[in-house]
Amino acid sequence: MSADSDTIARASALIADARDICVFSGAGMSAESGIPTFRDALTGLWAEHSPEDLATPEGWARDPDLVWGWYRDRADRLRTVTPNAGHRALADLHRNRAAVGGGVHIVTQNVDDLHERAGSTIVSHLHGDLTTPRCSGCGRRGSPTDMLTEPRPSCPLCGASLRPDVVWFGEMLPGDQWADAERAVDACDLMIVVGTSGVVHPAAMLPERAAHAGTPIVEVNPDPSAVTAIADVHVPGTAAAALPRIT
Ligand code: BV8
Ligand code: ZN
Repeated sequence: MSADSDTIARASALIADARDICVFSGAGMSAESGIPTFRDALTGLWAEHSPEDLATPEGWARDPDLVWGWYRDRADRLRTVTPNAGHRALADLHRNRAAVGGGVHIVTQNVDDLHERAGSTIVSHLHGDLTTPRCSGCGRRGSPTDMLTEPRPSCPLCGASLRPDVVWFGEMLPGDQWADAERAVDACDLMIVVGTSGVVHPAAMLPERAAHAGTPIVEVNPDPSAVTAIADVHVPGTAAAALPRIT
């Protein structure tokens, strides 16, 4: 379903009037780059496992090699994909607003680096970073090469196993990224929500925080989501097709 011209016009007008924009993105943002959304990431070898089995400390404790293999495969696949027109439209929008003293702050739930590779320079990652692991013992950051290594590597400092540097279900979000995200939401005069079902907390509270402050929200999603009810405009389109049209 594509957006009608009136919806595009209303979304475009809200974005044109905004100087400081906060973009809140989810897995749908990267779908057209070839990265499956979270729920259907479980293809092939992983079809028999639920995300909660693989993206939890309990799953890691139960079978660290299985969990490591899933993230290694995702990191390997990430190297073969590129940002899509939606990522590029958001990077262009930031450059455009920075020229007049504003900007675009991306707050993403995604663990890929496609916003950065498209040229976005202000990105907060609420759920971590797939490209580089950390030590499960001393916290030392590994390298992107470590993330592509099998079998699971150990820390050169303390000998503990490296783990994916992502936030699993039941784990706290990184405090610094969360604080930056809240500041971005409070400072913006428009929020654009792209490609999220809006069900994972506490991230899902951010659009509600914006709406509560009276900040207008434009949502880009081919389907309705938990955000749609509080969005001023819902553009029923995909990130790569709709974002270039409204920014
Ligand atoms: C915490 C990293 C507390 C790992 C991820 C019951 C009720 C409410 C909350 C809870 C509950 N039980 C437990 C909780 C808390 C839990 C939670 O929210 N669970 C959910 C499932 C109910 N949250 C947590 O555990 C968080 N931590 O709460 O800690 C705490 C307190 C004290 C002490 C200790 C702890 C941690 C959550 C983070 C989990 N990690 N990712 C990895 O990637 O492997 S979450 C992961 O799934 C993603 O990061 C993302 O956030 C989420 C998936 O959501 P979406 O991004 O929205 O993707 P989804 O597939 O759902 O939707 C895609 C959307 O895109 C769809 O709407 C679709 O229509 C659209 N779309 C598709 N194609 C396109 C498109 N849009 C545009 N263009 C397209 N082309
Ligand atoms: Zn270590």
